[in-house]
Amino acid sequence: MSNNFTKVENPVLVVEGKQADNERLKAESDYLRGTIKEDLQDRMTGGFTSDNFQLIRTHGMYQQDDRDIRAERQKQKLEPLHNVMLRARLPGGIINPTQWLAIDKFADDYTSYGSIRLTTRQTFQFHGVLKPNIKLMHQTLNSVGLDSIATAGDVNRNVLCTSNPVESTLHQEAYEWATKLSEHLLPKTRAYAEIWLDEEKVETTEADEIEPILGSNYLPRKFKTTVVIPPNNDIDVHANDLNFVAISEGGKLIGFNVLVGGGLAMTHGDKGTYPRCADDFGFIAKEDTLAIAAAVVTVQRDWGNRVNRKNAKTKYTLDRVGVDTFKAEVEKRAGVEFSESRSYEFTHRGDSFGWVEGIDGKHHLTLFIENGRILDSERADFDGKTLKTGMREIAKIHQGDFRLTANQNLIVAGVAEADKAVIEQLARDNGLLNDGVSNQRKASMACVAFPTCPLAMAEAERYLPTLVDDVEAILEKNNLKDESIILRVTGCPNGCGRAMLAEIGLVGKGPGKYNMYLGSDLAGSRVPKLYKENVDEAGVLSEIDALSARWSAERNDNEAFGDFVIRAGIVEQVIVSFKDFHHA
Ligand code: SRM
Ligand code: SF4
Repeated sequence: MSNNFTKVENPVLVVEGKQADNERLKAESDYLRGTIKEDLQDRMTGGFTSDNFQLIRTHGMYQQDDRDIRAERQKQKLEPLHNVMLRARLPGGIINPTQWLAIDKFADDYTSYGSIRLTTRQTFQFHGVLKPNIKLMHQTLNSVGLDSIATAGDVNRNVLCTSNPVESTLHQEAYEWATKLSEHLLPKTRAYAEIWLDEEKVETTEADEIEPILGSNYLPRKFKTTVVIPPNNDIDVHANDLNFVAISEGGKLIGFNVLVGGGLAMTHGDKGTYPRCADDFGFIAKEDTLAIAAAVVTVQRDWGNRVNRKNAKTKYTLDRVGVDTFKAEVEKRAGVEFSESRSYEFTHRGDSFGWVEGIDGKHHLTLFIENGRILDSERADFDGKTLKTGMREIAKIHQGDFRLTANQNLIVAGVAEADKAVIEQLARDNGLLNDGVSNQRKASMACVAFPTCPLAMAEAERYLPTLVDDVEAILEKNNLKDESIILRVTGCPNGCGRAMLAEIGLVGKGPGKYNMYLGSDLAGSRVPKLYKENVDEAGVLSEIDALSARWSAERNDNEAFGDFVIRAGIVEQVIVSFKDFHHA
């Protein structure tokens, strides 16, 4: 549920104080160029130095090293094995077969993990690209019409769009808005083209190049935008700063309800940080979409906290200045007034697997990809599956496109009747389609965490498959075999696996230790509440066993687990003020 509108007396619109160092480095970066070009030539180190370490993020890359071998290299007095992770920009998650074949080959030839990793924000990542291959990577992407501009850093990130292949007309319109929003809010600097694609520097006066929306210092913090088509909240609106909820009449889009200020991250032990649901600002006609988006972004740009990065996201700005004040400023800047929200309902999240037929007569096959990891691997949890080969073979013959979902899965979309059988066979032969996958596994998700994420405190992706094995056994024992609980694991409280919108959310605290949160709902409109702290893996299982036994015995008809734990008083519902999240 959305929190009540807050009115703050004498709001502090701009936080005074010593600005965070990221503000200096953005200001000195010459519109995101820094000295990345020079740094790229420096082969004394596999990493990027000083400010470039941060600046490459705005070009879609993070410097990483393999944490499994970090200590060993340290012992041998070697520099960490620096490499970059790349995150592509893919508005609405749509990628065509030619593009797929190009990224498939790059992953084989130039990444140390050999995988394509689908993310919780409808795009893919390469992990383990060495410095000498970075430019080639961008040029490869560019050759097939892809880029990685602004998928990280203090900018508007990859714009999400509900992966709804069935209602093709509405989806097409929503997807077009996601693409327009992505382009409209993209940095206008030519830094990416100059550094990675060797394009000439076009001499401009500073005034020409000023970023009209993002500003010369870009945003105070990352910013996330979605277009969502009810009743499926598959993109989890409450994880995002700005959401356009599609309102349609007769299958045609007429406008959007606008939800502002969601976000999930917090820091253990810092009560000034908290997950927060987005507020509903009201309805706008679709023609006003870009003006409203620009206004929300510029209000956050001007009022967001540039002193403390932990309180810099839109959700904190709303709570500091008051939702009414923020909304009024958006209306003023856009020259648009919100009208009363149109009614809509989110009934579910997650993806529906298998074949569906769209209203245009085309067929769409949603594949469950555990953890979004597309790999051919001997890894035990892969059981000899050749997901990467399977996807390559499908891409070679597929005439439609692929749609990445915000739940790390993939849709083979737009398949003609005549091609269905061969695509299904390829999917089955390579482990991409398996009728035996349980509802519980399909409802489970984890972030990347170890070995690549530098911020991981506990395992997530590598823990999930066996955790789900155990949870499946527990559910069966408690007569809940075909039921499922939305179960999400994140390796730290940043919340990349969206555990803070799960019915059971496990948030990494330390090696093998998790804080356990309970009580989101099927529609993803409720933040769960802390149930137990610092639980080890055995403890997690015994808690799930006890809780699911109660759920099985005491639930009302079809009552979902998250609703049950609140009704039964096992945890309280977080309702009014998210600022009090840690206290109740
Ligand atoms: Fe995330 C940082 C992975 C979705 C909140 N996230 C990271 C980094 C880049 C670690 C770092 O800063 O060095 C992780 C890289 C791991 C790796 O090795 O790949 C990382 N985040 C991911 C992905 C790949 C998780 C996944 O398993 O799919 C998701 C990529 C999304 C994308 O394609 O753009 C991902 N991250 C999210 C989400 C979920 C969402 O947006 O739906 C969240 C919570 C929502 C939110 O923003 O509130 C999220 N990631 C964070 C944060 C906390 C931000 C904050 O508000 O404080 C960080 C850390 C930071 O920014 O300082 C972070
Ligand atoms: Fe890394 Fe934490 Fe995000 Fe997981 S939640 S990917 S551990 S930053």
